[in-house]
Amino acid sequence: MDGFEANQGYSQRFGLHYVNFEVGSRPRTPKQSAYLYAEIIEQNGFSSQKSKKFKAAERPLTRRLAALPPSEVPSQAKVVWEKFSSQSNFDRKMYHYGTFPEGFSWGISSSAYQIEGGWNADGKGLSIWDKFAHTHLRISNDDNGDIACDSYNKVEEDVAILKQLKVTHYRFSISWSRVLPDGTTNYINEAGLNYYHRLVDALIAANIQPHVTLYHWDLPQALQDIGGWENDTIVTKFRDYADFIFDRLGHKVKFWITINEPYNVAMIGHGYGVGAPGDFRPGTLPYVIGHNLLKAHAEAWHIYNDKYRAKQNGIISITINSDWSEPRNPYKQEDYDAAIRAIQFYIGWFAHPVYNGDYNDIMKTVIRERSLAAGLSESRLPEFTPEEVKRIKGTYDYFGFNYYTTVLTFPVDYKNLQHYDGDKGAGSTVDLTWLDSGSGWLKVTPFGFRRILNFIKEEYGNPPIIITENGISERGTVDLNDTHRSHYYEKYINQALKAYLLDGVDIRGYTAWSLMDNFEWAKGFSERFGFFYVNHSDPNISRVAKKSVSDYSKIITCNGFPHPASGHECLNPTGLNVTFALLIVATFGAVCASFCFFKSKNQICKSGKTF
Ligand code: PNW
Repeated sequence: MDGFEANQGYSQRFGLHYVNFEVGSRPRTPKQSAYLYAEIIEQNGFSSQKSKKFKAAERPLTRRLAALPPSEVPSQAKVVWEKFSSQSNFDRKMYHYGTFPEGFSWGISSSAYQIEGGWNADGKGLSIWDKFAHTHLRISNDDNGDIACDSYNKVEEDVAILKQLKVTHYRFSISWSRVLPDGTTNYINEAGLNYYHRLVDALIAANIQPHVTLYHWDLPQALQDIGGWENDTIVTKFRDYADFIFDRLGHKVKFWITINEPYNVAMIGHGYGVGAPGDFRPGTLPYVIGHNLLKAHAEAWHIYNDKYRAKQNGIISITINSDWSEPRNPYKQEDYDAAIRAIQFYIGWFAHPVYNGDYNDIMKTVIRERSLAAGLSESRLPEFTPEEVKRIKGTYDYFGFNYYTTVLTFPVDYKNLQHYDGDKGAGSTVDLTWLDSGSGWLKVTPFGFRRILNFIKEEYGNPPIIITENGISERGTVDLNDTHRSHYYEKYINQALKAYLLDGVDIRGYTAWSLMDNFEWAKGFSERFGFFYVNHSDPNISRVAKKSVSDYSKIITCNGFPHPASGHECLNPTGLNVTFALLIVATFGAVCASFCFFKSKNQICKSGKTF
């Protein structure tokens, strides 16, 4: 039973029986392990006869959890863990044949600051990333996006590589300060807007649908100077910007994203401060920023809904990113609880207000309690008024989702540290057998993709999902034979296929990240996510296909992974050539046969030796 554990006192419990040290009579309660050990003793090992009984120990998670103290936390994450708890490693990795629905969209993504360059061309205003990247020591190698991939001058080249990939959609973002240099509609930079017209026209001519993100992290510096996302006047400024873009480009664009990854805007830019604008107030600022991002998103969605939807007929949503969290130790309730907190503080922070209404209970409760305990008069998490909850809830046409990786979670007590991480109260680690990438945070974890897609289905009412980003990086020596990338896409897309076919997750489209190697934020050009390598030592800044280009296009033309016996024409890309060759052989044969027929007395022909 639990006892006095040397200098650890009663804090470490080794017992098969739980002892309640708070009660004078020291009551003992058997733990699950007590029963198991009793059985092993009874069987004198693991008797095959009685193994049925012993199997209780290998029961699915549902039962295992039931034996632990019931968690008060409501979360669909449990449903997902229960569903997959009995999945064997073999099952987890098993390749699944099948295809996505007809009309599924296959895309590739990029973002303005990461590829455009032309940082001060034709009247463009500065963005927070121009300023951040021009600050010494902010970016690896002091790289910046002044030229980047020079996409501002390379519409034709970019569309050519998109055609080579055979994508049906191209996701790119608009640089707010390129079109509205001071962030407001007081002055419109037509030359900058014209770049997007040229790009959209070229895409449409190539039969590629534009999927446009309005905000991919590059706020006009002029707006940052008056407080940026911290100042709630940003909400109407963003709405006006969105209104302006819908008005000018909306007749050509059917797919919109308001804001990319609000989590990263809030945390990377204002919590950890390692992205622009580089603010570091991790206990309060991310929550204020997140609050205004959600309100701004909702206003942009409403203006589209009220003013443009009927005539432009497009769809619009926010793109939310998140890791999937597994408990570090699947036999520990506290690790499940930590994983639930991690999930609700990540995907749940933004998805709950948009899909279910208001912040989730875990964030509301934990942040309030920790704020009050630190002597603050109110929660550091701002509150939505009931009208705001209503205004934000339901502002989606699909679930835009970016997924890269999974983590293993465990509880961490940050005492009263007023920090987002302290509120979350969870740390994370990875399984050392997971393959790594060029980015420290990104481990190859396709199984988590299927799980988090299931979570979205269960938690947010089965919305249609468009995966708007998913990809892998490398660093170091350039090697165009990027088999690790082909492997990543095959495995991840196959898990998405399982989510669609086996679990009924409503996936409508998939978008890979990224079209070409580009400016990877604070990592500069050192981490490369592209299907195309960008040769910066060539004056033309040429794009060179990596091996994975043909592998991704094959998945696209196959619309997934059709069974070899299905006869899907994509499996035989040389099908036409083969038919053609057979035709030639047949014709040739016929000619020869008739030749022999007419010369039937000729011995050489009969013996066929000539042929
Ligand atoms: C996304 N993380 O950012 C962005 O939308 C892209 O602009 C970026 O290039 C891409 O993913 C690859 O990083 C993320 O640390 C940046 O977990 C960092 C994380 C996740 C997404």
